[in-house]
Amino acid sequence: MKTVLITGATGDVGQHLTRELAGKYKLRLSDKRPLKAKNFIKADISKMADALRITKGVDAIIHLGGYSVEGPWEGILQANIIGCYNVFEAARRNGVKRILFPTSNHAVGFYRRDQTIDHRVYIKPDSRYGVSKVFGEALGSLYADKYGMEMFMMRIGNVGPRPLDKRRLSIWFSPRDLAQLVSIGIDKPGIKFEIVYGISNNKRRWYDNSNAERLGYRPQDDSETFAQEILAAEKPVTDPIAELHQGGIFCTAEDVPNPAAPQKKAKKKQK
Ligand code: 15L
Repeated sequence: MKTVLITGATGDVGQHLTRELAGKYKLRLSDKRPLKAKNFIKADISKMADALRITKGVDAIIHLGGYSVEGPWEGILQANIIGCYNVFEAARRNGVKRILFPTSNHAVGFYRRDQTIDHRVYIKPDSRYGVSKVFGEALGSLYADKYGMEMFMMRIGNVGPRPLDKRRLSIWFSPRDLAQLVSIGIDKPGIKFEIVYGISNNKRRWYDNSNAERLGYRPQDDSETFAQEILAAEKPVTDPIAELHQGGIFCTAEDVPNPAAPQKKAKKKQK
């Protein structure tokens, strides 16, 4: 049985994967945040020593660790740029060949919704977060060409048991389809560097996912099952830029609120 490291294991996607892949692989879980599990190692990937410790002796790495939304530059820099470099470089030094990197729809979020894009389009990030995902794609390409590592880049839409809104009807990724794509990324022989889209078989998709299909991906779910209900609950359009582009509110000039950021305290009134 292959030993697979999941970084960022306490996040939503990490939890779905831990559940879906249990029994199929020997999982090693890691995160900066604590988790009560025997196979868990606490680590801060912005530190090379930690990255080296967690990547030792595994067959593949699913590198989810880092910011998963837009955030302040300093946070993105530490977690998604330095952290990503440390994990890829630690893998190389430890002789781990295969890395699965969940890049994001936000790496190409400035494409318009009336365009269908495939894995060969030029990048169009919509945020600092999107740029950090492009960095991961570029680093993966470098490590594949230069060091012969095997890189599986999944531009993930939105993972969850159900789509959340109209935009997510196009990019929804069910947990079981996620598990299928990830298993291909771990087990398919001969991967050098591949970009695929991490979405289900959504009727409203904006992606031509033929590269994933070529590698054997056969998604089971379609967000259309939820469409009527989601569209009925959808709020009226307020931001035409967001509505026009695939990345939604990540594309507006306003900063996307960052749920992880500390809330500013209201100023006390001077007496
Ligand atoms: C992402 O890349 C994020 O990780 C996730 O939190 C969602 O924001 C998702 O994209 C999305 O576009 O809905």
